[in-house]
Amino acid sequence: MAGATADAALITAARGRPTTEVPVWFMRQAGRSLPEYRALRAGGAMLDACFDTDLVTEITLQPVRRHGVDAAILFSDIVVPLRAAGVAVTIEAGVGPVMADPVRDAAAVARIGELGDTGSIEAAVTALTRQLGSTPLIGFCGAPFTLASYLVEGGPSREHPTTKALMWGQPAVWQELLERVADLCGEFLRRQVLAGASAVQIFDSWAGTLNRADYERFVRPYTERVLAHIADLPVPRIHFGVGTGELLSAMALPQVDVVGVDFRVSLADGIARIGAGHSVQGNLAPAALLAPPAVIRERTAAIIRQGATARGHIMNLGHGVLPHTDAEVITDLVAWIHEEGPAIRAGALSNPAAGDGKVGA
Ligand code: 1CP
Repeated sequence: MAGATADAALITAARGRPTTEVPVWFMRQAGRSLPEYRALRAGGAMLDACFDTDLVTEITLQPVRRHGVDAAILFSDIVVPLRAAGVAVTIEAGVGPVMADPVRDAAAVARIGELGDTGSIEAAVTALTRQLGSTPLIGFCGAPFTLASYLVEGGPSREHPTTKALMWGQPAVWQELLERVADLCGEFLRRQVLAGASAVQIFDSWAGTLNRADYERFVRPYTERVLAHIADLPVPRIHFGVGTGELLSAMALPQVDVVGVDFRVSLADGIARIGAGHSVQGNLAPAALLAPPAVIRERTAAIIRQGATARGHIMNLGHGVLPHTDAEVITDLVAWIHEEGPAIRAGALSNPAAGDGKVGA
């Protein structure tokens, strides 16, 4: 919330005001693509690291230092508020979040507690805000559906069948589960902003497995409940999900400023679906970072040109950095976007054919 970041390009673009720069950061920019991260994390448990003030601070700063990105994102995980509420969850290497006791009935829902102490995380946010100066820190949480999918399935899943069966078959249990999770996430997000985060992102990573009617009925009200927890806090809100091409207009809530577009939809199509009332974020395919530099730049330029037609555009991937991505490729791309991005965007704006969704120069 600090005034130091009020004029940062990311904040300005999120608000839909013109920027001279093209702001860029990368989802999952901290983590396994960085050798300095792997060295620091060696041996320790992921969720323990998320509650260690010094580790959170250092790991959050690593990609900013190395790549010169225009925002930091707090090193944490979407299951952190579940751990802070007493849920028995661990993050297993190469797997992801795993629940000791999957939640499948009313009694299990009732055992999910209130959000406990997150003081060590808030201390990291405050330290980071001070060290980052005019670079914004993005706080985040998972959206209730995505968190519920881990709670119900017990771990990562492709189709989320048990989650959907509970959603359709036991709507009262579903409602109670999503309300509890929404309050945990909303409160966790609120604490991050009060400690100094200057923007927030809600990750509804797996909402794209639903059709629009189910999304609107069983999922969106609870994401709105998360947002209600920070309704009085003046920070831009980014809303992102994977495979959400069919849901984009439904995700463009009036309470959010930016909609994240995944890589399966062209940014131009995404902008058309989202409308003029929101800024957009995205959407280079994470795998593009494994291609030759000329290909990466060509695809990035196409996205910047399409983004020029939105009220604001934050350059990013269409999902997280793949773990085996070469960190130097990211550093080079950030420098290139900072150097060439404004001219590419200006060219697109002076060219009436821009934003037609075509990839290429
Ligand atoms: O030991 C390790 O290094 C484990 C890998 C790892 C890391 C670095 C996990 C396990 N989480 C994280 C950090 C993390 N998680 C961040 C850090 C900040 C950054 O982006 O730089 C963020 C934003 C998240 C958010 C997160 N966790 C999401 C939403 C974003 C997305 O990628 O869709 C999700 C779905 C999770 C769950 C999770 N945690 C970890 C893994 C491998 C997964 C996904 C598991 C699955 O496929 O279901």
